Amino acid sequence: MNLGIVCYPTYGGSGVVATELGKALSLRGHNVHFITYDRPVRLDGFAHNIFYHQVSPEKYPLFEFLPYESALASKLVEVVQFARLDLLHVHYAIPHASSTYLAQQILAERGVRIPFVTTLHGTDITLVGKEEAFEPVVSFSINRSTGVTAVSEYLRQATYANFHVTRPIEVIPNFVDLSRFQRADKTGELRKRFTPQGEKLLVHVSNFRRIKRVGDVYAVFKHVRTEVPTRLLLIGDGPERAPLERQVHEDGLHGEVFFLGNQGGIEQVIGLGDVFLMPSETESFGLAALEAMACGLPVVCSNAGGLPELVCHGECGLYADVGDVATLSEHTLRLLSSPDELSRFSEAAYARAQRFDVTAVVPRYEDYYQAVRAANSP
Ligand code: GMT
Repeated sequence: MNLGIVCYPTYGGSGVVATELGKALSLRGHNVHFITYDRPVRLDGFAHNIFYHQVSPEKYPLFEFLPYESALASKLVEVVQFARLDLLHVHYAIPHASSTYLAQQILAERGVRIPFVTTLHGTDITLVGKEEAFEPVVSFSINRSTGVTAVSEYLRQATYANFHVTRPIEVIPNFVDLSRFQRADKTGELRKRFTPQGEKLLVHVSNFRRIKRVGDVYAVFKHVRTEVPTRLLLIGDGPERAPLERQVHEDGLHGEVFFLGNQGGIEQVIGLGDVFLMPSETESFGLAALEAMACGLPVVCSNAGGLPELVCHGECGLYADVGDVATLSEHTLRLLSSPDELSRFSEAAYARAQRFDVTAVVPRYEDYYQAVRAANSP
C-alpha cells in the first residue's frame, strides 16, 4: 500500500507510535509518506520506501497564529495526488483529523477518493480535546473519519463518554520492538556511572508535563532512598523539569538524581534500571512503561486510565491510586528489597511485553487498513 502518516514529530507518545508504525510498515513492504512540520525524532536512518513531506505555512504579518491546519490540508491534497496514496493514517485528533477531513473533501471534488484512519492517543480525548474550544470539531472529525482506532479500551470508553461519537472504535494497543528494547547488562560500566556503590536505580521517562506527576516520582525516590540506597534516572524534558531540578538542588540530592533530557537511543539506557515509575494523573496506554517492561523492568504506577490494561498488578508491576505516594513508595521498596521478588516481577514484565511486540500489533493495523479500504471502495 501507499500510506500517508500524519503525526506530531516530537518526543510525545503519539509521534513515537506513528513513526515506529511507519518504519515497521516500510519493512513490511509498504511505501510510507510522513506528512508533518518537522522530521519525526524517531525517523533515523534511510529507507528507500520512507518519504517525508514538510508542512511549512508561510509567515504573514496578518497571522498572529500560523494557519497550520490549512497548510496541512493543502499538503495532504498535494501528497495524496502525487504519491497516489491509498490511505491516510492520522495520529492525535487535534488538528490532524479535521485537516484530513478537509483534504478528503477537496480531493473528492477532484474525483480522488481517499479513506483516512484516525488514531486517538490520549490527551486529544482526555484533556485538550474536551475543551469547549475543540470538542465540536473533535466529535465531528472522529465521526467523519473512515476508520477510528484507540490505543486502549479505557480510551475507547472515554471517547464515547466525552464526545458526541456514535461510530465504532477499534482498539489497537501501543507496541514495542523487542529486538531493540532488551534487557541490559546491569554489571557493566554504564550502570556503574549511575550507581557506583551498587545502589538500586529507579527510572522515569516522560515529557515532564503536569499530568505525569514527576513530583510524585521524586517523592517516591526520596522515601525509598531512606531505606535502600537508590539513584533516580529521569529521561525526557518539559515544563516540570526545571522546577524539579531546582528542588533536587535545594535538597542537595543532585549527585543522586540524573536528568538526561530528551535522548535518542533510550533503549540503551532504560534497561539499566531496576524499577520504572509512572505515577501519571492519566495515561491512556503508557508506552514508556511498555518499553521499560520490554527491558525487563517492573512498573510501579498509578491505576489511572489504561495502565491497568498493561500492567498486571502483583505480577509485572504494582499500582496505587493517583497521588498515593505512600503506597507507591511501599510498592517500590517491596521490589527493591527482595532480589527474588524483583527478578520474578522482571521476568513477568518481560513476558507481558512480548504480547505487545511490533510483529504482533502492526499486522492488526494492516488488517484494519484493508477493512477500511474495502468499506470505502465504490
Ligand atoms: O504522554 C503524553 O502525554 C504524550 C501523548 C501523545 O499523544 O503524544 O501520549 C499519549 O499517547 C501515547 C501513545 O499512544 C500513550 O502511550 C500515552 O499513554 C498517552 N498519554 C496520555 O494519555 C497522557
